[in-house]
Amino acid sequence: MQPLMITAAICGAEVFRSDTPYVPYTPRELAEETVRCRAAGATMVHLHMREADGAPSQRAELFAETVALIKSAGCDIVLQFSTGGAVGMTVDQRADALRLRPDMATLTTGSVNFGEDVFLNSPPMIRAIAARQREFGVRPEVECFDSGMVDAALRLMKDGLLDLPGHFNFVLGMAGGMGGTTAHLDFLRTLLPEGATWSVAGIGRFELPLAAHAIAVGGHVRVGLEDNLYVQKGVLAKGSYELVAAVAAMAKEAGRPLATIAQARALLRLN
Ligand code: KMH
Ligand code: ZN
Repeated sequence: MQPLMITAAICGAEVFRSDTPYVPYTPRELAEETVRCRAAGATMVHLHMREADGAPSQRAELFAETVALIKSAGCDIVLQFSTGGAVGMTVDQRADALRLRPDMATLTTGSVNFGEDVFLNSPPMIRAIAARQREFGVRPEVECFDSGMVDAALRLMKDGLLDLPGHFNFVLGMAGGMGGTTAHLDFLRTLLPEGATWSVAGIGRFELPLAAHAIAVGGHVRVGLEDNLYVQKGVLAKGSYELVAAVAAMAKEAGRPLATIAQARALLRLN
């Protein structure tokens, strides 16, 4: 089995201080949380930005400042930017920071009901973000909230707009998207191209059970406050690092080693 890669999704766009006091907002807070997650075993950080008041942001200046702080702390974690941003943002807003050439960035290959909203990703929007990723040499992580998004990614691969075999992340258990049982995950795994890597991000109470399943069957795991606030029922995680540590402990128990950064970069086909 491949060594386990853990991605830390440390703030997202929908979690606020009114939900948990532990969500980081500023570049310094984001960088410090990233360093804690790396120490706990994370190999990649999935980054969204916030304005000083916590409003979701995709401003390239904030990404640049956060990356500089992560690097100046000597942290070698793989950097993944969100291109999902927040519901309602334009493609230009969502994709602007790709010019900073992070290691990876997300690419959601379809639209999905998102709580009471719609996370809109029309075919032209998807192609535009994929083209921008190609232009800047940024490797995509294909975000799938349901099985049709895997099919859409396969069509992009067939049309030569996405590279095979790809790295996929299944976001499961969100209201409006695909459910969060191990059966949902097992079905999705059957759709992937030969040689693809995948991780799972379970939303809310699905996060840690799906992580355990991914560890057992050879997949990879995303955890963090973007997806789930609780480290145990009723107990807020004091940061995404506690959720990373919980997954690292599960991997140890299961006898699955954690990936080094060099191993993660090789698995993700990064240079
Ligand atoms: N915040 C969601 C609307 C991504 O980062 O690529 C989209 C999202 C996906 O979080
Ligand atoms: Zn995200």
